[in-house]
Formats: sequence, C-alpha cells, structure tokens
Amino acid sequence: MNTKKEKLLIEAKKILEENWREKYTIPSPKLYPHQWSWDSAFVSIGYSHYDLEKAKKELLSMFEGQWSNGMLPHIIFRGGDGYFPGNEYWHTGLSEFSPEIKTSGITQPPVHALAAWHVYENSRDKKEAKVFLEEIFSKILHFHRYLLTKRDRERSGLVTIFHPWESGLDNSLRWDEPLARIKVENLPEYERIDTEKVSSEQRPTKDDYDRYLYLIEVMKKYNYDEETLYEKIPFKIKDVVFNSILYEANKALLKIADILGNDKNEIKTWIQRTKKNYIRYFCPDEPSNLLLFDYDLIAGKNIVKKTVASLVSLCTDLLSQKQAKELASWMKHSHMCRENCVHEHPVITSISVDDLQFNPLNYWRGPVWININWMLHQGLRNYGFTEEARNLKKSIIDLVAEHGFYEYFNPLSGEGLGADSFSWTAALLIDLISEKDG
Ligand code: 9WN
Repeated sequence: MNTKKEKLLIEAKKILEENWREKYTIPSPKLYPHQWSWDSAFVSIGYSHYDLEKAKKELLSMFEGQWSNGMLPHIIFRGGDGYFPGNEYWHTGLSEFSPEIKTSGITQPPVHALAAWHVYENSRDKKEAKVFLEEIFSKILHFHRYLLTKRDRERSGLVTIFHPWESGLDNSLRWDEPLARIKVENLPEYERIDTEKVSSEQRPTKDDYDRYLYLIEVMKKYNYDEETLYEKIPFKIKDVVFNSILYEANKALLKIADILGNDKNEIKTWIQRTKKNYIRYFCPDEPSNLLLFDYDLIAGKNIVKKTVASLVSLCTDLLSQKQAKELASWMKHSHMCRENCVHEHPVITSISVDDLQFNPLNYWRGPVWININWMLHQGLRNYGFTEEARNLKKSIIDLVAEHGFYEYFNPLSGEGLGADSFSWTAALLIDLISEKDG
C-alpha cells in the first residue's frame, strides 16, 4: 500500500473513532447526532476490516430499534435534540409495534445482510463469526419478511416505499412529480435545524420539507398501519435502488442461511419473485429503452428521470450483458469530467451534468456521493468492466484524498459539501483501500 493510502486509512479510522458512541456510530457530529440505519450498515462494512467487535456491535445495536412487526426504523434517537424531526415529532407510540427505545417510524435501504456477510468474510475465526451470524440472522430475516409482505402487497418481490427518506436519496429528482401531486393540508408549524448548520442551497427546499413532514402526519393519522397506509398514503413507489439492494441482501442472507444450516425456502421465494418482476416493473420497454426507472404505484407508471438510480441496478446480477454495457457507457455521460474537471477519471454524479436540472451543490440533485459510487464500483466489477471499475475506484480515493471526508461533493470543483467527518465516506474508503487489489 502506498503512503497516500496509508495516510487516508489513518484519517478514516480517526473519523470513525471520533464518531463512535459505545456501540454505534453517528453519521457526523455536525448534522446527524443519532444512529441511522443504512449508515450503520455501511459503517459496519468499514469496521469489518480492522475491528470486528465494533462491526458486530454496530449492526446489533441498530436492531435494538427493530419494531415487533420486523420494521427496522431509519433512525434510533440516541443523541439529544440536535436534529429535526427528532423523537418527539414521530409519536411512534401510536403503533402497537413500536419498541420502548426511541425511533422514527419509517425505514431505509436494507444494506445490513451485506454488512453481516462482510463481517463473516473478514473474520479469521469463522466459528466466532458464526456465533454472530446466529444472533443477527433472525433479525434480518424478520426485517426482510416485513418488507416483502407489509410493503409488497402485490407480491412482486419489489418493496414499496412510503416516504422519500426511505429511499436514502431524499430529494432526488425522481420524487419531484410524486411529491408535487401531494396537497399539503393543516401542517403544524415547524422549525428546521439543518439549514442553520449547512447552507440552505445544499439542502432540500421548504416545499420538500413540507411534504416530508406531511407524509409523516399521514402516517401518524393512521397509526403507522401499513395496510391502511397502502390505501391512504399519497406516496407509493417501487424504488430501483432500494430493491436492487434488497435483492443483493437476500442473496447474502441465503449464503448466511446456508452456513447456519437454516431453512432457505422463504428467502429463495423472495429472490425468485424479484427476478421475475425486476425488469417487468423497472424497464418495461426493454429492449428499446435499457435504463431502469422507479415505478410509481399511484400514477401507475414509471418515473422517467435519468439519474444515478438507474445505474445502481448494475450492482445486481439481474441485467443482461447488453444492458449492463449500456449502463456502463451511460455513466460516461453523467460524469464530472468536463472543462472544469478536477480529476483525470470520472466519479459519478447524482444526475447528469448535462441535465437542465443539474445543481452542483444541492444534496441528491447533482453532487457526488461516496456510497453510490462504491455500489457502482462493485457493479462494474461484477459485469467484468474491470478497467472502468479500477478507474472509478481511483477517482473515489483521489476525490476524498484531495477534498476530505465530506457527506457529498461538488462535481465541478470537487469541493466537499454538507456534513464533514462523514462516517460512511470514511468506512467505504476503508473498504475500497482494504480490498485485496487495494
Ligand atoms: C434524513 C444520515 C442520513 C442518510 C440519508 C441522507 C440524509 C437525513 C436528512 O442523512 O438524510 O434521513 O436529515 O437529510 O439523505 O441517506 O442516511 O447520514
């Protein structure tokens, strides 16, 4: 390993050390003082390379927030009142399934089985790792069962999200149309904290927040009951990114079940369902169109917006080689390598720099995110685009080395945006650098 990478590793570990709180890691001290679900899973992947105990604690502590119906909330409120909407906003006690511990009432992409698998793979002592898998398996299974029953009434093998925050890509252009349809009524007054900490041009708008909070009001009104919400909630989307992750997570869970000698039939059924419907829902015009688009259940059609979400499907094995090739080449149109480019190789932006709505500063509407690029790197590799994968990896590492461990980055200047000392940026850099070809 060269000195640049060694230095980065030290810095990344220092950030995780500083953000560690006894058994979990906050995403960043500046904006996010609690435990977030998919952040925890990414962070655990980072720890799995050098501190297995922390990797296990991180995942297990996240499942302390699991609801008795299996739902894994997107936040466990553990860190005081520096975040809005905090615990008091959610009234999760309205649901008979919420736990004692304080949580939000919505979920996030299920990266956890992938993280558990990393823990196993990176453990030298497989016997000890198996003990951990025994402990976590039923919790993850319960979570996936919740997703594939309560959130998939269609039995399509594709989960329906009820809130943009459930996607993890909160203000993606993909949600503009479905959100615009929502009529916000009787929304109680509220005060945001995020825009006091980070410039508002880097965060979602007030209109977005009105809708985010209104959706929570609807959930509260119906006591977070999924059956009623399936009828009443005005935001119901089968999300490409969420479902790509779930499919891969189910494959990881299957491998875990195999190691433990547990029954695999239920997981196999889920995987088969997803296989059957993934292209049908997300790419119905294939082969004339090869990009994948989310499916809006209320509008009864795909959300045709060209964003990085379409590319994340590369991290599944559900594409034909022709389709994978098309997606890989589409990346070249969305990269940051223009007149102002700061790197020789592209890192992938959240929407194409050529898109009229491209905004280099605003959250998921232009900037570069490390978790997404990390997934794309895996995807390129899986489909045999070895050189492209190597270039992307180098670009991700260069970007962070030059500009710091930020939450997201301006694709034109490389400048770090949002929160600094961001945990998943650190953790996924550790994963990339620690890989065998690292
Ligand atoms: C809402 C913590 C989270 C990430 C999300 C990211 C951002 C929260 C916010 O931060 O969302 O959950 O307040 O903006 O969009 O992916 O998990 O890092």
